[in-house]
Amino acid sequence: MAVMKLYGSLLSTAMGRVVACLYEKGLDFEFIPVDMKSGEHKKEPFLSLNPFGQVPAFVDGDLKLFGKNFISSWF
Ligand SMILES: N[C@@H](CCC(=O)N[C@@H](CS)C(=O)NCC(=O)O)C(=O)O
Repeated sequence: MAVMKLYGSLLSTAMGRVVACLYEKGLDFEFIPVDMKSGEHKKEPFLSLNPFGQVPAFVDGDLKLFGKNFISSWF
C-alpha cells in the first residue's frame, strides 16, 4: 500500500498540527518538503494539491486533501 504523503514546511504551524495527529495515531507517512521561501507553494505542481497555495497538503492514494482541519479529521 502506498504511504501517505504530507506536503509542507517545517516552518508551518498548520503542518505541525497535522504531524502531531499522525504521530498520535502512529501512522506512517512520507514528508515532502515544500520550499515556501522560493514560492514553490504558489506554483504547479503544488497548486494542483491546494489551489489556495497554502501548506499543508496531503495525498493518500487517490485522495487529496488540504487544510489542517480536513486533513487531521481524516485520520
Ligand atoms: N486554512 C489553512 C491555513 C494554512 C496556512 O495558513 N498555511 C500557511 C503556513 S502555516 C501558509 O501556507 N502560508 C502561505 C500563504 O498563505 O501564502 C489550513 O487550515 O491549513
